[in-house]
Amino acid sequence: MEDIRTITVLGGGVGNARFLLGLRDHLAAASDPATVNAIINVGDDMWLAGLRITPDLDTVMYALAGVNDVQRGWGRVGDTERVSAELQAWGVGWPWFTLGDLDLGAHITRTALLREGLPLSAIVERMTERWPIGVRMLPVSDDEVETHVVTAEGEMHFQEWWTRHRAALEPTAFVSHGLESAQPAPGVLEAIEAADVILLAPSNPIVSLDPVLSIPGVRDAVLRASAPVVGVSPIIGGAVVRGMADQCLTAVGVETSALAVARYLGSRRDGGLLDGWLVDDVDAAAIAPLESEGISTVAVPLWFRDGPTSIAIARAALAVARGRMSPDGTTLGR
Ligand code: FO1
Repeated sequence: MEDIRTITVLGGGVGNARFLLGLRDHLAAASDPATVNAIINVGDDMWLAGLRITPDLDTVMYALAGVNDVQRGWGRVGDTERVSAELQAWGVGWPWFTLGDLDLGAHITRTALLREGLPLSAIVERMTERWPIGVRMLPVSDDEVETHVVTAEGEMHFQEWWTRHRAALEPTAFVSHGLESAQPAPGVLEAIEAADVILLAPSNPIVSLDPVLSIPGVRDAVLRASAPVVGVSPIIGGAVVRGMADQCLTAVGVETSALAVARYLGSRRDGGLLDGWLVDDVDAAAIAPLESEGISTVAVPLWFRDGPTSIAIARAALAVARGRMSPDGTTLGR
């Protein structure tokens, strides 16, 4: 169908990578020429051992390149840790944060290009040319906007809270440092405005989606967009698929449920983001209330068991979007 030529996806790391793989495979299987822009969170990024680490961008790049460590969900498959052991011997970096040898190749490359003055978006474009990833990746911002977590034991970078403390320290707030002066990276607002469909990947709403939407201008661009906005629940049966979204949601007073996350993102009809929402079959009870709030909601298997499941999720998200598009491509039921 020629109605959807440009798809723009907002998201973070692991859940976003799996969703993008399913979307890319769905489009390929349907011989659909639609292009995909992936606008990716930079809030997890950090300086470590003098290198700029960009976890969500790398997770998506490696996954789309087919070189990711599927078990761990980050880093390169089959990587080794010889240099990491040396860093620990020298007391550089974090002993709880493993930088694989191949992975370090990416961090050294990125840091070298940053020192040459290239913005992150240009670096992502150049590094992703190495593989035919089939998706245009964009960091949401070229600026450093790092997510920090406030806990009773003090404030720390998200990466320390997650990788060192496994989110065991109760979070009381999440802070994006540098947000005020941050700008969307070149192409980000255009990718939102030009989209025929905007998809919110099944990413952590608090530490992955919010930091993307909070970059000045991004949320407004989505709200103004003519494209229908369809999200995929990161919560199934009241539980997170991976990661620590439950602790994050609780910290901001949101119930860990597919229904509550949809309401947190809001119905477009009532000034929020969503025209559509995908829930897992076990959360089908969320359909009626969300439909009554103006969010077209469907239940499909959301556990990313395999390729076909991911493809079916992508297909369902596009179908919900089409249900909210009038023949001239505008969104019904604003
Ligand atoms: N996560 C961990 O739990 N432990 C690690 O040692 C670790 C190292 C690491 C290195 C590079 C990278 O890109 C990601 C890494 N991650 C690690 C995952 C990272 O915390 C997550 O990808 C996101 O930032 C949270 O979703």
